[in-house]
Amino acid sequence: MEVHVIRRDNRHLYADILEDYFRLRHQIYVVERKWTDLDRSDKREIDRFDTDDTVYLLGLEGRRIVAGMRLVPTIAPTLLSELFPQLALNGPVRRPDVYELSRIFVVPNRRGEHAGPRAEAVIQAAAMEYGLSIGLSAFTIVLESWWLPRLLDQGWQARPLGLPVDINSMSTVAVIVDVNDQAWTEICSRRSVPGSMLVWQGLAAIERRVIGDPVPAI
Ligand code: COA
Ligand code: U4Y
Repeated sequence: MEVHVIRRDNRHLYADILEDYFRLRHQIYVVERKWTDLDRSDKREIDRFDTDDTVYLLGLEGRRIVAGMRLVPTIAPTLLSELFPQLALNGPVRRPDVYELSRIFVVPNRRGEHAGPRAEAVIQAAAMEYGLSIGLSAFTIVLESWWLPRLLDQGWQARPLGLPVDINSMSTVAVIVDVNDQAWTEICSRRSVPGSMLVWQGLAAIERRVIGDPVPAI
């Protein structure tokens, strides 16, 4: 699996894949997870945080989607700022060097893998690699509380921004996770991710950074 960076400046190269992606999100979030608020008549799961500023990391095998993650700049509207501000006691984070992660998934037949790196870890390592590459300092995440021990176990220091709250019958919490080399090397070593996973097709090489280089200013 390669993890492709898809954003405003190269999304024309991925039109067919993005169409599959939004239909897959409907299948996973509306049909499987029963997040029925997200149901739309066209059966594409797209919400107000899917904008030109949104970055998608898609784990592809050929043109087939295996895993995904969405990144939204916190200077734009986010889940935390618009939907769940009660999860951040000091107010939502709004900083150019912080993005919000959401919509992580792995297709059903690739979950719970044991041999080799798990797609679930690869997509998260790729998000950390992306953050390092563009010079972010942190991610915010609104997540169901069962993620907390998983994040710690993969070597990510997740600090709560507030107390857990029941949302749609699930304990849900907002956290901030530092983007740094250690978080990337820890998840890679603890989860057998071999290293850099990102493919920057059609994107300016200037944005890329080799892990270990000084972080550029935004
Ligand atoms: N509620 C509580 N725990 C869950 C869970 C859920 N909805 N989904 C996964 N877990 C936990 C469980 O501990 C599970 O182990 P178990 O099956 O023995 O209970 C463990 O995570 C591993 O999950 P699994 O699905 O086997 O494998 P994975 O680690 O490869 O993938 C996800 C994890 C979350 C990426 C995958 O389950 C997925 O894509 N789910 C649908 C999308 C989703 O819910 N995303 C998170 C919200 S955005
Ligand atoms: C939306 C209305 O799981 N409701 C919405 C919308 C909390 C609730 O949000 C609702 C989502 C994992 C949804 C659910 O009941 C991150 C993760 N994030 C969730 C997400 O949406 O991706 C939000 C928390 S669930 O019905 N809801 N959207 N309108 N538009 C994560 C990310 C990175 C990691 C690890 C885990 O490294």
